[in-house]
Order: sequence, then C-alpha cells, then structure tokens
Amino acid sequence: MRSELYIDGQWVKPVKGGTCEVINPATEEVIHRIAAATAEDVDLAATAARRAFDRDGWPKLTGAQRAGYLRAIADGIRARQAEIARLEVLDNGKPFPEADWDVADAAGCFDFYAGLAEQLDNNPEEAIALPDARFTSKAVREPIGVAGAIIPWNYPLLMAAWKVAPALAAGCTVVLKPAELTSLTALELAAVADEAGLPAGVLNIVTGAGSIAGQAIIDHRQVDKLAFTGSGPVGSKIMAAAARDIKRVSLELGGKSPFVVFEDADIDKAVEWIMFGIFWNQGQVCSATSRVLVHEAIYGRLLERLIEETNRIKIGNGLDEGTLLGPLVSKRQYDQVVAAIEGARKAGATVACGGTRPQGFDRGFYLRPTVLTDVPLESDAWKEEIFGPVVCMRSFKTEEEAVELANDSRFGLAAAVMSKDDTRAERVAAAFRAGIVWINCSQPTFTEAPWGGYKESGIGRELGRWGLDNYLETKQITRFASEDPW
Ligand code: TXE
Repeated sequence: MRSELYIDGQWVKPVKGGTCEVINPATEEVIHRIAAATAEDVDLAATAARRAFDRDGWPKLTGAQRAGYLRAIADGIRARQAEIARLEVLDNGKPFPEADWDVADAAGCFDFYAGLAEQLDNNPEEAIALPDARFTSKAVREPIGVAGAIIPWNYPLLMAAWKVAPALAAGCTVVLKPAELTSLTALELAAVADEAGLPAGVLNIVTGAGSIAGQAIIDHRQVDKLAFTGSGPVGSKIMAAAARDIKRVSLELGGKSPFVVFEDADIDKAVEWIMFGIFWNQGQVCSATSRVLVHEAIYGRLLERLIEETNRIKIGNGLDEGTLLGPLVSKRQYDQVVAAIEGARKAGATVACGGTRPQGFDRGFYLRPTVLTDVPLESDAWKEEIFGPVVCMRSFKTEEEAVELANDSRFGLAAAVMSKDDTRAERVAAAFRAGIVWINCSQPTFTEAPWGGYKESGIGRELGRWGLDNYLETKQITRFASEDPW
C-alpha cells in the first residue's frame, strides 16, 4: 500500500507531513495511513501540471502517441487487476466481484479513450461554410489545459478513470484528488502510470481532506478546468469557485432516481432489477433507483417477493466468497443512513424489512438492506438521497401519475421503466426528466454512452465522446483569402 503523494513523476511526502487514517469498513481497523496534502502540495502539483502542459509538450503529442500511454495504463491495470480489486475491497468494503468488475471497467475506460485520442488525429479540423467567399474558416479542438479532478469514495478507481482517461486523451494534464476515505487505488493508478512511462507532471495525485487539499485545487489559479463527482453542497462550492475564476466545470452530483414498473412486467425480473438498482455497491450509487413506483395491480405480489429476496441477501466481508452486500464505507455514512431510516419511520413510513444491523456483526459498518413502504411524498426519505441500501416503494394507478411522481424531484440523474409494451416504455422514457434512462433494467453502465444529470444532479456529461468534450476547447481559425484589400 502506498502512502505518499505522486507529484511531478515522484513519490513525495507532504510538505507539512500530515497523514490521514485508512479504515477497513468491514473491521473498523486502521489498516494504513496516507499523506494529507495541504495547499503547498497542491501548488507543487498544479505547477508541475502547468509546466507539463505549457512547456513539456503533452498537448503537442499526436493523439496516437497519447493513446500509446493510455493503452499502457490499461494494460498495467489489468496486469494487477486482482491485487488492485483487493485493495478496493479493503478500502471501500464492496464485494470483491464488484471491485474486480470496477477495475476491469477502469482499464476499459483507458482503452476507450485511447481510441478517441487517435480519432483526434484523423479529424482535427472542421471546415466552416461562410457567406463571404473572401474568407475561409475552420474549427479545431484543443485541450483546455490543467484539469483539477475531485472524486468520491463509492467507485474509487473507476471514478479516477472516468476523469483521468478523457483528460489525458484530450491532451490535458491532471491534478487528481481521491476521496480521503478511499485513496489507495488512485495511488496504484499513479504507480501504473509511472510504470507506463507517463511524462512527469502529466498526472499528479494528491490525497487529503476535501476542505484542505480539495479546496486548494478548486481555488488554484493554474487549474483551468474542474471535474467533480460527489455531493450537491460541495458541487455548489466548486461551481462558485469556477464562477469566480471562469474555470470550465463539469459536475456529477446525487440523485433520487425513480424506477417505474408497469403491470405487464415479469415480477421476478422486476424484483431482480429493483434489487440490483438499489443494493448494488450497498446502495452507494449516484444513479441508484431508490424510488420504486409499481402499478397497483402487481404492487402487493411484487412487494412480497422483494422482501423475501431482500432478506436472503448474503451480507459479509467483501473478501468472503458469496458476499453480496458489504459494509457501508464509513461510520459517518452508516450513521447518516440509519438516521434517514429513523427519519422515515418518524414521518410515517413502514420499515418492511431491514433497517438494523444484521445479527452476528458486532464490528464493521454493516446494515441490513431495507425496504420502506408508505413513505410520505413530502418526507426526506422520499425526496433526499439516502446513499445506502434503502429503497422507497410506492404504488400508482395510471401512467400519467407514474411519470408525474417520477419527475417530481429536484434531481434528474437516472430513471428506469419496466414494461413489455415497447411503445409505452419508449413514451415513458421520453417523458422522464433525467440524463440516463434504462428500459427493462437498472444501472448497466457503458463507457461508450453519455453519463450525467438533469436539474440538480449536475452539469455536463462524462463518458463516450461527450466525456472527451469536457476537456476540449473549440477554436475558430478564419483566414482572409482574397487578393483584394479589405
Ligand atoms: O461527499 P463529498 P461525502 C453524496 C451522498 C453522500 C454525501 C456525502 O449522498 O451521502 O454525498 O458524501 C471532496 N473542495 N455523494 O461527504 O464531501 C472530498 O474530499 C473541494 C454522492 O463523502 O462531496 C471528496 O474527494 N473538494 C456522490 C469529494 O469532494 C471537496 C458520491 C466528494 O466528497 C471539498 C459521493 C471542498 N470544499 C457522495 N469538500 C455521487 N454523485 O456519486 C469535500 N471535497
């Protein structure tokens, strides 16, 4: 396990020497200490990234040359996939197969953006038709500069990949701050990049507190673009900092995503997707479908099956074979989710199952997966992100009512619909006010497809070619091409 900062191609101790604890959420043990960066370290990182961008020529490489580094990083991740996945489990608590999947996805993300970096070489210019024949004009894409990326703890390596891969592909250099709770695999990413021969200063990783190291990144004048995934309140701070310095900004914030199940849906399949949609990663998923709306004709039967299956979920240490639900990431997150369940109960909701620590677990931030019914529409449980394995269930009578309830939220990250009637499913998908819509499933995520939210769920899109756009400027070059004087 690494503990130092990775700045300008070197492993260094933080200037002020601070550290923070790494706690295994399955055992509550302190398993390691990592560097706690301060503004001084962030300044070194941002200065190195600036130099790598302005003088050392990272943006001047061809897309194919940058793609070579990205592919080497992808290969480096895959070469140590099991080891990195194990670290992810120790740090975050998620079941090993999910961590393994995340690591494979992170490698795939670097491969995907390698392909897009190559395409930048093939198609760098777009001719623009002008109404005045004496002029010709073209638009070219260029990297923004130094990107400051700040990521959360729910998908530690994958979120790093979602930011670093497109930024490097575009020709930006990066200062990345992982979440203080889960920094181990981001440091491994730095090690992999170092082994891949990535030039010094192109990728810098600073670990530490959000209010100190994170704040220093968003305030730094050498940082041109901020990319953030995390909570709404911090997203607002980042947007305010970006507004002050006119930094480019992309934000992926929380959600309270609906899942509408019509009466013609297969109940067993619906139950499977509902469970995947809210219990995967212990429900600590920004796009979790945490509000489930079921047609009244099947509500009773579906609820019964859901409770039965939920009570069967195998809870345990993420490293144990067969574990489907691990601990929540931290004591704070556990307390927050338990408080949300308590709040729901006080507001009049029924805890149909779960809501307590599982029996036999006296250590670790374990919580039984929870199904809430009778959740009042005005309650926090229905309206606010809980970010834990807690689903709110409700029935509806008509399609119109379902869509209205689904869209009645200040968030708009994801939404799902299940019906055998394709026309209806498409109609509802079109009516959802959300950036990601799933039909007959919930959560499948592809690097190729745009990811991001409507309303308070964020701004901008990650992944796919849209993710590359986040790190590119557009320049017009217009030439006076006439012999006549102006
Ligand atoms: O998030 P924070 P937290 C939601 C979820 C969760 C809640 C709180 O509801 O319960 O947020 O989680 C860095 N300047 N999501 O407190 O604080 C911080 O160090 C710059 C949804 O962990 O937003 C970390 O790296 N950076 C979300 C990152 O921001 C700052 C995933 C996220 O932490 C900063 C995670 C500052 N002033 C939580 N303060 C999703 N959309 O998936 C903090 N940070």
